[in-house]
Amino acid sequence: MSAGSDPALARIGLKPDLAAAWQADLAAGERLARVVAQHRNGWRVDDGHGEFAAGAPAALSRPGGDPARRPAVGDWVVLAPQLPPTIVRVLPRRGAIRRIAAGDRHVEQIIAANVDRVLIVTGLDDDWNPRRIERYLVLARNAGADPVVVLTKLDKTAHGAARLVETQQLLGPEVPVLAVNAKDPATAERLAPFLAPGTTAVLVGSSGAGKSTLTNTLLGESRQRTAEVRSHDSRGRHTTTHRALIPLPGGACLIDTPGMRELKLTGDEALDDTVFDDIARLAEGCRFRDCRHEREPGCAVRDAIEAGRLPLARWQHYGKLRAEREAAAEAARARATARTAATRRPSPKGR
Ligand SMILES: Nc1nc2c(ncn2[C@@H]2O[C@H](COP(=O)(O)OP(=O)(O)OP(=O)(O)O)[C@@H](O)[C@H]2O)c(=O)[nH]1
Ligand SMILES: [Mg+2]
Ligand SMILES: [Zn+2]
Repeated sequence: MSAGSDPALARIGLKPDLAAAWQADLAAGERLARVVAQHRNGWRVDDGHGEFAAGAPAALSRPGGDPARRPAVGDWVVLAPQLPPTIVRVLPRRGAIRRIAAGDRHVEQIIAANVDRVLIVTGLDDDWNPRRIERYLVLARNAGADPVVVLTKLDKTAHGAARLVETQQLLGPEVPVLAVNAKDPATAERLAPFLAPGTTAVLVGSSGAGKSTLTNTLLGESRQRTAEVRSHDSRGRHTTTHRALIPLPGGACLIDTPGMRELKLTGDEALDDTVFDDIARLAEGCRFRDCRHEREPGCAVRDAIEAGRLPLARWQHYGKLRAEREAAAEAARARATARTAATRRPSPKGR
């Protein structure tokens, strides 16, 4: 039976076109599986019939190795014919949510691979922050995934309705924005249009935003641990400690993730064509082609800010993200150059 017709692999999100192509390339005894979790000393994978542990050769698993080759949650992998289960290769990704890991070195990290949709989860309490939502949108667009903003804790806050309107105005009509009580089963129905069978969605957002609560509500059972946020500032306690891919009864797959403190850009994000295309469009109306939108006459961007059509904070954040992206791109180039130099260096004699 080809994987294209295997409902077990479809249940964990395998697209029929990929299934057919990959199945044709498998050697005798090899099989496909999806990475559902990553632990310090190995992975958990699902072959459509159940979850089990799998290892990988050093070339794939070495920490600090090329992140593009290291299996990440959401990846499709090929398992060797022999036992114990071993990942022999990672299949080409259709996009991934990536960031630069916290710390001084420019090391890319994959949050989730092969995702169709990103659920950006933000509490309507003190967690609500339009700038953070913009940053998550940039990461989602860079992965080629469709974002949906899910504002939680509607039942707990007085300014929920106003913040919903403000969020929707800021993001424009193309990004769906929902306000929900993540504990209420009606939430599952409202999210259903975004979680069609075969869809893989990842939940991202700060600790305490309600990602695991949403996961449990969508699952219809309490599988993921959740914990109360601190009462004085609504911050979470980093309850979820590893990413996990969970098949939902309705046929979609959901990836629950730990709340992230830092989301550094990798350097290859498009900003003008995606999240900030409103600014790019405004700039087309400036009198000078090379307008820097500072003090030039006939500046359409400045006019929009003054008229209240472009929030000043959004404009400033755009500038900040651009600068961050340029610095990250520079760090990535320096790292690539260092790597090439290291591989070209002749090895010492006698070895
Ligand atoms: N009343 C109410 N409580 C919510 C809602 N969403 C989440 N909570 C509560 O907020 C707390 C944090 O929720 P979690 O689901 O653990 O948050 P998380 O995003 O998974 O956090 P981390 O795993 O730390 O990243 C829990 O006590 C939830 O019950 C909501 O819409 N309404
Ligand atoms: Mg959680
Ligand atoms: Zn201008």
